[in-house]
Amino acid sequence: MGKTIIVSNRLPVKIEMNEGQTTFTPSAGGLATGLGSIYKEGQNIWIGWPGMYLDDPEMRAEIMMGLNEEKMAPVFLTQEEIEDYYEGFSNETLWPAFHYFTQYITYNNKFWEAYKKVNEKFCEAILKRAQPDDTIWVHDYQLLLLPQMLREKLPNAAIAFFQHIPFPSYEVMRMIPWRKELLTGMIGADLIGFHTYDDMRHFLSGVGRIVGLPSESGYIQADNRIINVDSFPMGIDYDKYSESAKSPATLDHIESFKQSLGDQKLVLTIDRLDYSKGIPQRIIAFEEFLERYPEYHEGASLIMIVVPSRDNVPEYKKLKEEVDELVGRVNGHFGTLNWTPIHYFYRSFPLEELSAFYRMSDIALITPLRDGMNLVCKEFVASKIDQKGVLILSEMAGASKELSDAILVNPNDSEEMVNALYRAFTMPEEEQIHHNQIMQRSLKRYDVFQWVKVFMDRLDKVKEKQADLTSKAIDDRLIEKIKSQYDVAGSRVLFLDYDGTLVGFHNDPQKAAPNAELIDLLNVLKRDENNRIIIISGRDRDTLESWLGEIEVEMVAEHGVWMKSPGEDWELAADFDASWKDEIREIMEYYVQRTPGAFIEEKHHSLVWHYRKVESGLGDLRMRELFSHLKYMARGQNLQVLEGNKVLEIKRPDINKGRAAMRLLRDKKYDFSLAIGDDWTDEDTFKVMPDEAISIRVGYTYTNANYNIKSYEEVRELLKLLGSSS
Ligand code: GDG
Repeated sequence: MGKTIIVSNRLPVKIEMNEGQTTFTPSAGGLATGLGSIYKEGQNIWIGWPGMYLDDPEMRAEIMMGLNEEKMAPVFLTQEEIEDYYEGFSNETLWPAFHYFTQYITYNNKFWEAYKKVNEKFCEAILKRAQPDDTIWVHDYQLLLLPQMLREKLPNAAIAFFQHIPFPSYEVMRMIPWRKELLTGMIGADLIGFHTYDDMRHFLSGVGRIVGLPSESGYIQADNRIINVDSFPMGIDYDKYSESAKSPATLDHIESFKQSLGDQKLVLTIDRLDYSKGIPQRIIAFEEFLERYPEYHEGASLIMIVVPSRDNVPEYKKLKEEVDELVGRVNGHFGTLNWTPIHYFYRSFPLEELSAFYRMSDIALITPLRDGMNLVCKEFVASKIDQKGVLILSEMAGASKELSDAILVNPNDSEEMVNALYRAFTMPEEEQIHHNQIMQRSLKRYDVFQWVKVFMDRLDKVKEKQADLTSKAIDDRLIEKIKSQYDVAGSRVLFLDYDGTLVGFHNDPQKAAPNAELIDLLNVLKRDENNRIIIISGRDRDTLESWLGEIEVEMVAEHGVWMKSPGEDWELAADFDASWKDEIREIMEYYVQRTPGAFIEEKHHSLVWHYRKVESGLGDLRMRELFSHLKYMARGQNLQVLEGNKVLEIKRPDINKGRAAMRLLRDKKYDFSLAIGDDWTDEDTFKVMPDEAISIRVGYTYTNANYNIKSYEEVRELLKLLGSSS
């Protein structure tokens, strides 16, 4: 077992330099607390940017030493990198895009270059400390390229990635010029986590459409690995907030705050200054509430804490001005000598004061326009020791998926927010307690420690599953063994599937013709008198004939309907009955008409509906419809409906590659038998091969074959080696 390395843009520490004294205060943020049990153990370490610009080597050395004691290691950034990678690409490109503020996205190549460079810098810093079998957990949108960079250098490491902010739908993702690089960077990980199912499915759809990798049940099938994608809603340190709400310091604060505020109902909001938080919309809703319900004048106040952030970015400056102005408008309009409707703080507070606000407020109004999760709402609920209080929560926050006992609102609907405020103010206590009880129970159970555990356990599972799938992977030692068996054999038979095994896939199936390299390769194998080479394919005989006829290898077309020995004519190897086709073809036609890009291929004994060229998503949808339509009819006529690689094929069940192979093997025993194929139709071949045969499936998936091999390119390499003189 290797060590664990946590990586995030910012290290969870505050470094202060005062009169030559440097102090390190570890942060008590949710993530740092949750991961504390991990990075503080053994050789484990947290790597990230210390949050400040430093160019003095002596200072850097001092910071490095201090961090080392906290089990942290720094990645230092230059002033320019901070501007272009952090403020630029991370906060002006990815942040607005991922929060659906497409009008704020900056498209700047210089930012992108800096982003790549800094991700590389992180990669180097990690490589200095990492061993091949370490576990590396990368956090958040500033480091999307890092998993793949690490994968290239540490192919066997366990690499996980968690995204704390939302993941946008394909429609937004595709606006970003560097979308493919970003997605490819992420899938270097073995496990990719998001807060919600929606983020996860948007990501999978982006990977399918932009990178072209298919996925099933949250598993992406990449070249030589499977990657698991799932939602892991992050929790809070529940006990910390419930304890803090009872602490003497907090109770003191409550008492003094109450004295100043008098007998008021309190509505609390806490956010970092950000356009994604919906702060202006919320002030306007509170204003409308006061308009509509004058009985709350002098009886209710909004405590609004806005934590300063990113004030170098122009949008944030503008937002700050807008908030200042709106607060002024409401207070100017409604305020009296005894009553300030909005108490506005543009700063942060220590935990005890925050806890006092959580505990003493009657309502929390948490209405972001978009938020990955939002922990403030969870902390509010955990702080309600007497279980009284009402949470109004935006349905655009990830947390709304878990906290369905809150009053959920659309933050763009001021009418709904006003109604929600009124409902919250008038909610009977028993009802408040009922809802908070339910939410507390779930927040307590799924706290941040549980979140870390579930995530890490899953990472172990994914690695196990990968190991399982690659246990049959062909390696150099096996290749040598196959070669020496081949060399000494007096008689050999080689069953080779065509598409996906000897050539790659093409959008147009007619474009998969063999190139000169493949023709040469087959010719070399064929020339050896001890070899019997059989191309065993689902393709029609005319195509096989035109592509491979000249080589004079043996061929099996349409999964065994036709067979051909060198120099002879094609022979019909199965009795012919096509009476079932007309009816099925008519149905398939109907689905072709409704699906641009789809077409029917007619084979001797089967009909194939192709959807490789259909817009992704639509193709799958239509295929499912057609499948259920055909399944019904097939049963009555004893036909088989089979799902293949972007095709749906309907055929007679008594014809398959296994039967064909068995027939060809019938009369003779061979010293060396080999079968290679890439899909389920080849599994039938593998099953009938003699015990001592070597069978190989292309791609890492479960198989009856003895081995897996990565790609058709590697198949060619293997065949080249076999054909070379020993
Ligand atoms: C990202 C995602 C996701 C706030 N004001 C004060 C203060 N806080 C603390 C809160 C809370 C945290 O800051 C803010 O929580 P967020 O959920 O907004 O987290 P971020 O790290 O900003 O954002 C977000 C999160 O990651 C986790 O994955 O939920 O959607 O954007 O813990 O208590 N703490 C103190 N004084 C303050 O004035 N002490």
